[in-house]
Amino acid sequence: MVVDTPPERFIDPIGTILSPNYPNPSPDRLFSYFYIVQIPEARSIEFVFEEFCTEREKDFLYYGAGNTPSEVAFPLSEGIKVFHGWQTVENDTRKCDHNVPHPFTIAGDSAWFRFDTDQNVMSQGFNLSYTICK
Ligand SMILES: [Ca+2]
Repeated sequence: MVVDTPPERFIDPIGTILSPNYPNPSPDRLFSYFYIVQIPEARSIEFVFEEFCTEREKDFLYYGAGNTPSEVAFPLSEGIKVFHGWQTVENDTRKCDHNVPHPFTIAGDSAWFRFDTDQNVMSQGFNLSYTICK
């Protein structure tokens, strides 16, 4: 499934970003599913994963500062970071609760995310909450 939809946009000072279909498995062949968080009064934005479960080295969540998502997955450009999970077998969610990435903070009033999945081993995806610092 190639995504050709506009980014999901988040403008509230507190919010939750969910992978497509969450908590059901994400679609396969997701390419460049974008999210943009932009809150004008924010000096920084703190993100906390409530859940993160994707296929290891295959299903990636990229992110960076600003409101312009990267169109290029690899090689990673400066300032772009990426998460991927540990899962290698379809619907194997046993370790998900114990393998959530640490909270992180992005300076400025905006951040973007990009989620890509490959053709198999679907997984639950992610539940990422955020709050702003003024
Ligand atoms: Ca996958």
